Order: sequence, then C-alpha cells, then structure tokens
Amino acid sequence: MPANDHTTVAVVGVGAVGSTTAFSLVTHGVASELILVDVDEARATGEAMDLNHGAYFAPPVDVRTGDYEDCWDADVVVVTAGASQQDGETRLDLLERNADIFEEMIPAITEGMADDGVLLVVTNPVDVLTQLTWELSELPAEQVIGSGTTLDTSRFRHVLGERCDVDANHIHGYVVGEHGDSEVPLWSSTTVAGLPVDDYLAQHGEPFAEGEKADIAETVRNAAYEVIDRKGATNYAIALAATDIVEAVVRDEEVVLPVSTRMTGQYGLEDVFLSLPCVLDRGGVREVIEPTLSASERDALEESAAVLRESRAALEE
Ligand code: 6V0
Repeated sequence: MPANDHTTVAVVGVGAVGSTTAFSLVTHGVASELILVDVDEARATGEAMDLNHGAYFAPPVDVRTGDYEDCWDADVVVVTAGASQQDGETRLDLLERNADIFEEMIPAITEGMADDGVLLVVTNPVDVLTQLTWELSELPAEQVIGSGTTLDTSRFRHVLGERCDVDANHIHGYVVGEHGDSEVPLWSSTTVAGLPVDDYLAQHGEPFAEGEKADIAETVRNAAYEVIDRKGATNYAIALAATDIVEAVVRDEEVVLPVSTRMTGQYGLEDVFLSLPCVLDRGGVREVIEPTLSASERDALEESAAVLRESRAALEE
C-alpha cells in the first residue's frame, strides 16, 4: 500500500538505530517526507545526503535535516536519541543520563505538535522513558508509544520458529512487560498453526525438554547483549520493528503489536508503562489487549510492573 499523499516522519537521533530506522522507512516507502534530527548536525546531514543519493532505487521520499521544531508537523516522531549503556554503567545511570536529555528535548518536540501527532520512543530504558515522554509531552497517552517488547517478541518468534521448524510469521506468541530483564514470554497462549505450542511439538517434532522453555526465554532476554558483544550495537531488528510500528500508525493498519503503553487498570495495573499486545491505528494505541495469563505469568507481569515503577520512582530521588 502506498503511503498517504503526504506523510511526514521525523527521526530524532540518527546514530546506529536512528539511521538504520531512517533507511528502513525509506526502503519500505512509509513516508513522503523524512526529517532527520541530531545534535550532531554533520552526522544528520551526512545521513540525509546518503539516503537522498539512493533516491533512484527507492520509493519517492524527500529526506532532509531539521531541528526539534521541524517535528511539529510530523505524523510520527521516532525518538532514538540518547546514550546506550556503557561498560560498568547501571541501568539507573543510563536512565538518569537519558532522562536529562529527554527533559530538554521532549517539550521542544511536542510544544507545537499537531493534535494527532504520535511519538514513538525507542531509546532505552524504553518503558520508563516512554512514561517520562508522556509526562513531559502532555499528549494523550494513546499517542505516546514505546517500541517495548515488539523486538523481544520478534526474537521469541524467531527462536521458536527455528525450534518448531516453522516460519516465524506463523508462530503466534507475545513477550510482554518490561523491555528488559523482567520481560515475560507468554508460553500459555503461544500457538503454532492454531495449536498450543506444546501440542504442536507433541504432534510434529520433539516435545520441549525439561528446562528448555526457560533456556529459550533466557536466549531471548539476552539477545541484545549477545549482539552488542559482537558488533557494539543492535540496529537492524529494532529498525524493522520501529518501521512496522510507524507503518501501523501512518497507514491506519489496525495491526496488533506489543508496544509499551500506559496501563489503565489492565490486570489491576495503573500508572505504569509496559508492553501488552495493542491494536495500533492512526491515533496510536486504539486498544490494549489482555491475553489470558497463567498464574505464574500473571505473577511475573506484576513483578515486571513493580520493577518499572521502582525505576520511575528512582528518577525522582
Ligand atoms: P548511538 O549510535 O549513540 O546514537 C544516538 C544518537 O543520538 C547520536 O547520534 C547522538 O548524537 C544523538 N543524540 C544524543 N542526544 C541528542 C539530543 N538531545 N537530540 C538529538 N540527538 C541526540 O546509539 P544507538 O543508536 O545505538 O542507540 C540509541 C538508543 O536506542 C539507545 O538508548 C539504545 O539503548 C536504544 N535501543 C533501543 C532498543 C529497543 O528495543 N528499544 C534496541 C536497540 C537500541
């Protein structure tokens, strides 16, 4: 489907993740105008030049650089600006560093934003920074989305696809909660070809061995560390995940993706941002879905929410 007549997407922060997201947005033909913003203006200019030089091979798009004010007319603003975790740095150190950046940047981006503009936060720790973005932006919560466990869910489906010998697109299962160590894979509702995954493997292949599900969950949880260890950053999979979310919004797709969103009573959780499967449309998050959880999944989700609340509270100290 072609992008709407005029669709503007801004990417704020064009380091490893932002520049790859920009490339992916161009190749998927998601926007007619793409604005790149970075405190490193030379970097943003270089990325815009490089992308424009590929115009002959890609769907039509006007790529240019801009500043925070240029985001005001964007349909979606993707925020990847900020630092990533350094050796020896705790999660909270990183949160404090990126929260300082967000406190200056988000009001400048949202001050004059159109009423229906959507913000997609990718910077880590993504759940707490999405909450902070919402607080700083004064936008309705449905318009402030974190990429959340969209990436973890894709990793989960990839690993399970290999285990079941089935294409990952035909594995249906979600990772929910925090994008991080307390994330929760929902084994009890994971299906393959309409069968619970355990039943599928009983019929086709080898049933899970003792401890195998825990090992798969750990592989998914640690995937980013494994990639960063080898190449210093993760960029391709997150860029594709971000592109999918932007597409869902600008094309009003009503697709279901597990993005980070504000809890308003789901499973009794309030005032915390975490991922659950959500229906996304032009307005952002249209519905938050509550999958049926096993008792242990519910406990783990509550624990994950507690971890995130603690992080948000620690920022105030
Ligand atoms: P990077 O390559 O260091 O790029 C960050 C960019 O942000 C740089 O170009 C900076 O100049 C720019 N920047 C910093 N401050 C500002 C500012 N105030 N305004 C505009 N631009 C600014 O980092 P990388 O691209 O690898 O990662 C970016 C963020 O994404 C990090 O927080 C990662 O942890 C996070 N990721 C989140 C993922 C997710 O699933 N949510 C996945 C991968 C990375």
